[in-house]
Amino acid sequence: MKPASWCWLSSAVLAAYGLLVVANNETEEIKDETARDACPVRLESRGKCEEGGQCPYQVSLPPLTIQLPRQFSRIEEVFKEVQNLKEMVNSLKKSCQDCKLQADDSRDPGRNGLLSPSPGSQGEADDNRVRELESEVNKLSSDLKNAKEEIDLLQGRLEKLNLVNMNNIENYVDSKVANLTSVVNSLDGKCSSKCPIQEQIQSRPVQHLIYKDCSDYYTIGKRSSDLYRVTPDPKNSSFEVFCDMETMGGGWTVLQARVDGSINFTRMWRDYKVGFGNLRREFWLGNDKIHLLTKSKEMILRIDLEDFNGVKLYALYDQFYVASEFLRYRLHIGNYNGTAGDALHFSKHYNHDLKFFTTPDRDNDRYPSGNCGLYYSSGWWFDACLSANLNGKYYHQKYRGVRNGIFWGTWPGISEAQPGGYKSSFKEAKMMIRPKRFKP
Ligand SMILES: *[C@@H]1O[C@H](CO)[C@@H](O)[C@H](O)[C@H]1NC(C)=O
Ligand SMILES: *[C@@H]1O[C@H](CO)[C@@H](O)[C@H](O)[C@H]1NC(C)=O
Ligand SMILES: *[C@@H]1O[C@H](CO)[C@@H](O)[C@H](O)[C@H]1NC(C)=O
Ligand SMILES: *[C@@H]1O[C@H](CO)[C@@H](O)[C@H](O)[C@H]1NC(C)=O
Ligand SMILES: *[C@@H]1O[C@H](CO)[C@@H](O)[C@H](O)[C@H]1NC(C)=O
Ligand SMILES: [Ca+2]
Repeated sequence: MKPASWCWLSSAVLAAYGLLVVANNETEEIKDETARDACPVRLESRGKCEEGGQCPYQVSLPPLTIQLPRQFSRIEEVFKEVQNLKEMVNSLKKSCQDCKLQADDSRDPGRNGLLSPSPGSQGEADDNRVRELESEVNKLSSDLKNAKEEIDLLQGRLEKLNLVNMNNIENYVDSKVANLTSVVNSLDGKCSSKCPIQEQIQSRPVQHLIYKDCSDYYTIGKRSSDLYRVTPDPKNSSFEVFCDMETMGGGWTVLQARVDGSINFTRMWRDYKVGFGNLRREFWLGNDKIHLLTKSKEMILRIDLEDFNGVKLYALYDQFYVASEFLRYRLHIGNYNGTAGDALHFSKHYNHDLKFFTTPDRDNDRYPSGNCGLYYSSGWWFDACLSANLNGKYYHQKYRGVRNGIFWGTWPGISEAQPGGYKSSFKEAKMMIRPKRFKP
């Protein structure tokens, strides 16, 4: 209750100032407009007094208005308390008016409203009354202060609760799910090595009524790269994916493909969320689906790239996880292996790991003065801004201007200046995942 306590203090100072001036000058009236404006509770001398300080006082008390936080069980209590305080103030006001009347009675009419010294006995009574009032106002002020402190405390608690609930619960659930997944996986592993009967049961097709991803189709003998329906989370929906059953043993669930520029990848948050394109040619599977696929099992990521000179290279990351939309589809990638270079962890300043997803209409990047998604015409886990972007524009040949094409910063020769300021483009790009424990 800073303002009120300051007020009380300044009222006291004002009163003291009044006494002082009155003692020194018989006719000066106390006027302090700034203090009057700033100070809703005032106790002041209304004119000259005798040297003993016996003089009438006026106490001005404003109506009370205190703003309270909502949604609080204790709020009604606080409210009643404030109501009580209000009533106290009113009664105080009233007794103060009584006091004023007494003061008026003792006023010398010949002096045109200016206060004159009161007769001795009446003056003492007034003085006592003023002290009473003073202590009552003091008490009131400290009561108000307590009430305000309590409100502040409760408001603080409320804010903390909000923060805990909103920000941390999903994080917590995510980590628990990841933990459970790894526990289940390790139990699975133990079982298939130690329990031959279980193994027989497992090899029956009935065990695979739910296919979580393409590796499950591979396990039951599917060997053709094609569309398959998967259900990564039994509680959630199933959807079609394209399975690559050839690359490095097969069993890959394809998340993204660029082959001919037939699909426009300059899209907004909503499109990247649900996915777009044609699963047999160019597409983005969709961030929600990628989240479901990567939270149900520990996944590895493989990226395949081919340039217009026919050079084909790949990058392998031994972990790949995309968080939920609530956590803005944050990317988690593990250690690199492969031939294309580790462009996702390019340097200290260009690192896509742990970055949020950004689209031209949703800026979650680390570039403070603009939106990387807007500048580079795509949705991606931008840093500030990029050392890799597989969702850039599809250029059918080298291009000039903003480097907003498909880009992999560790590609051989890509950072060397080309005559005319041309930039290299890519003919094909593909991202796909497979469970870490999968053995083709
Ligand atoms: C009292 O105040 C008046 C007006 O402010 C001034 O003219 C006068 O000189 C003061 N008298 C003393 C004794 O300070
Ligand atoms: C998973 O949970 C178990 C039991 O609570 C705990 O001992 C283990 O450290 C957790 N593992 C991880 C990776 O959080
Ligand atoms: C792709 O879509 C964006 C946004 O709708 C649009 O501005 C752009 O012209 C499109 N590009 C092509 C090649 O159609
Ligand atoms: C299904 O998954 C989506 C995307 O992660 C999520 O938003 C939704 O709440 C899930 N639904 C259920 C029933 O779990
Ligand atoms: C990278 O992969 C190759 C081929 O699978 C393997 O021989 C090599 O040990 C891996 N390197 C690292 C650092 O994991
Ligand atoms: Ca930004």
